[in-house]
Amino acid sequence: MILQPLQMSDDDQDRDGDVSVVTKTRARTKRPPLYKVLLLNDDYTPMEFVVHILERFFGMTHAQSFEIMLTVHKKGVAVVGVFSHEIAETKVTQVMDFARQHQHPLQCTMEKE
Ligand code: TYC
Repeated sequence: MILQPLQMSDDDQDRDGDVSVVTKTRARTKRPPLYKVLLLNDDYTPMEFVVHILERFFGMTHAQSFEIMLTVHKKGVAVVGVFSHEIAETKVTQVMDFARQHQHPLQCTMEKE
C-alpha cells in the first residue's frame, strides 16, 4: 500500500493554527511472482520416459519434448516451464510421483524466477 500525502493549501490551517494532513491510500495491484520448473539430468532415467513426462505434464509436442530432454541430458538441467507458485508446485509433485512410481531417480525442482 502506498500512502500519498495530498497537497495542502493555506485553508488547511484552522483558527488555532493547527495543520491537518490528508492522506489517501491507493491499492496497488502487484503481479504474483513466477517460478521456473527445472528438470535435472541423471544417468539412469530412460530418455523415452523423460520425453513422455514432458508430453504428459507440460503439454509439449513429441519433437519439443525430445529437444528439451536432450538439452537436460547434455547440459544437466533445463527450464521446462514458468508458472504461478501453486501450478509449479503441482507440476513438480506430478513429475516426482510419476518418476517414483516407475522407480526412476528423475529430479524436478522449482525456483523463483
Ligand atoms: N541421462 C539420461 C540417459 O542417458 C537421460 C535423461 C535426460 C535423464 C533428462 C534425466 O532429466 C533427464 N538415459
